[in-house]
Amino acid sequence: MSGFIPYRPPPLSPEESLARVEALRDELDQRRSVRHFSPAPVDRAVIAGAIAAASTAPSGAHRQPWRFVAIADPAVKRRIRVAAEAEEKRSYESRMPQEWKDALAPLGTSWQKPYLEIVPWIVVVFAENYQVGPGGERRKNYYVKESVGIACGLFVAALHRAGLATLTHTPSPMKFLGEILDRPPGEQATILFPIGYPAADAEVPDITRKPLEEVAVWFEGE
Ligand code: IYR
Repeated sequence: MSGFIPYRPPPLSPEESLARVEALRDELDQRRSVRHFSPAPVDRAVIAGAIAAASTAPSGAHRQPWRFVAIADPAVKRRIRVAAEAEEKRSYESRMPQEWKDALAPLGTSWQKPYLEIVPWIVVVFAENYQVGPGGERRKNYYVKESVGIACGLFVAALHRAGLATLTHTPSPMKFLGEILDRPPGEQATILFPIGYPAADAEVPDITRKPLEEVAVWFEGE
């Protein structure tokens, strides 16, 4: 990576800008986190396209400190489900304070994660905190959480655009994922995405999004 090249995206009229951003907003507003999946297959190429889209995210020092581990192998999905449920059972039964469980109650979550074996694909996103060189020396990355968070956001949007459903699942602690998926020591699992089509009878919680007035603050001068 060296030097600079011209960047001249064609300008859009204000009307076209507004129409496009509103269309994107409406499309993204249709997305819901799903916990009831169909076992219907999804082409590897669609998963690959979503990973490539996610990997366009900006990143600290352009290190692109993410790894997307895509799993279709039923034996690996089974190991992930067994390990995730073991951790989640301990969390729900003894690690999570009541206040947290109360906050989750409207979402209908539990320690049981059958969807981890039902979905055609699981993608686990790892954050690369550092690389280990040939002599064992560490080269650290920058703003890793922010970079990986942005990449995960683009991944969710890409999957939605492809007509697929997913969930940002965070089994905790997640160390077992690095072990099962054989990742190097500098990588840390951050989010697990079960991916597929929603089940024919899928339901989602009846919740709404905050209105713009609650999430946007403006300083516009005179
Ligand atoms: N990791 C647990 C609990 C959980 C926590 C939050 I915050 C959620 O928004 C949803 C679930 C689980 O995956 O069930």
